[in-house]
Amino acid sequence: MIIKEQYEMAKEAYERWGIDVEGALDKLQKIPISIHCWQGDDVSGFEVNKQELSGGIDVTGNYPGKAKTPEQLRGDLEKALSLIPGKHRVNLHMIYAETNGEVVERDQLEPKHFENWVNWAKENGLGLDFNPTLFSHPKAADGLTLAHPDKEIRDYWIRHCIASRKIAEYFGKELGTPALTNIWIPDGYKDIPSDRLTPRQRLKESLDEIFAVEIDEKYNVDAVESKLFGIGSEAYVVGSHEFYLGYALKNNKLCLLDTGHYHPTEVVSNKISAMLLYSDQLALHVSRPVRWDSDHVVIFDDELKEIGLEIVRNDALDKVRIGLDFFDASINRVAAWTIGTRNMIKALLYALLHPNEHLKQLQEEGNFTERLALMEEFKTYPFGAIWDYYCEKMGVPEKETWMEDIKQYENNVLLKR
Ligand code: RNT
Ligand code: ZN
Repeated sequence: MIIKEQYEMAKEAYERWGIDVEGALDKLQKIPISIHCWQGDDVSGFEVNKQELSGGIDVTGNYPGKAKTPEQLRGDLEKALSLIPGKHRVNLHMIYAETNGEVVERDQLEPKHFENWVNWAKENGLGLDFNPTLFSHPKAADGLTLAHPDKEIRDYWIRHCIASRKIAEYFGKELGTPALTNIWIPDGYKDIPSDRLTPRQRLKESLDEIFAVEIDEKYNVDAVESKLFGIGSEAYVVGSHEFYLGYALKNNKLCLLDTGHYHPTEVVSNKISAMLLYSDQLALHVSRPVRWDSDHVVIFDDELKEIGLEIVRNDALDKVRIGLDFFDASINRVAAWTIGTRNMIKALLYALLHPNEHLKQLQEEGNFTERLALMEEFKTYPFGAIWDYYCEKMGVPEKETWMEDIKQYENNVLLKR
């Protein structure tokens, strides 16, 4: 009851500014977040001859309860989804294929190896997104894949990426919502290169071959994810921002911006409006870099709010495919998903509850005093009351009460593994 009362009061405060609160909640319900499966098992996957995590990314921590089987991972995802308001998507990597104990090379994987995931997605009303896995593999051991000087290695990864796009096409067909296939590669050098161009030329040619295979955008859309540096590729990354920005624009692909892949004071929020002037869509990996691309759990911080505002005020909810990318093994992994995803949704709600048109107008008029005053005052508007009501309305626990579910799940399921 208290939640409803507080909501009514808060709603009035927003309505005084002409904000349609119920309309905002309706909109919010329809925004899918693509939840990355790899938070649940520290980017391990289910390959039979599983390799150590490589590619210049790292997961630290050994909190108990990591998912070790597809059933466990899906169970954990279901738990997290039951604590997150709305209908969402799950983002898979090729290493999450199910091969029934058989060793299947990554360039030989097929839709059938993802049948269980698709059936599960259908049962749970989820969309699926996809990623080829160009790391944690002997053929990626030199830190080079699609840009490798050895043609045989390049060709292997080209076949792998094509196989991935076909699997994603199958997701799109089966689930009635186009999958996003995002290509991220670790390629780069630890130390100062003597030739930056040749690897980039090779990457460009590899991508051309991968995308030469036509797939209907009704079922699959492609994205490319840039990066600034990785562990072991500190001096040079082949697929830099400029590289992929150019590639995507010229070849009608989506750029995927990972919030941890830029210089420390460079922000993704400031890129969205610029990029959407030149491409219809873009994709995000919302993450939280702490001093480096550390992939901490997303919190409700200023940059997250700014990303929400940029998407909402530029009317880009249908243009930005929002995905998450963090992996923290030092805390309960189901809680990590829940915290990060709820925060992403909160940031969108926070943005929807702003008098965005009025604020734009103030700027146009050069009234920067009022712009600043209002933007600051809105930070302490009763946003939490609307959020709590939204959770209640969507049938998920409000405030921190979801932690009770997590504790129970930890005792009954995670600690028994
Ligand atoms: C790595 C990229 C990439 C990965 C996932 C596992 O820096 O962000 O998106 O995190 O593919
Ligand atoms: Zn990423």
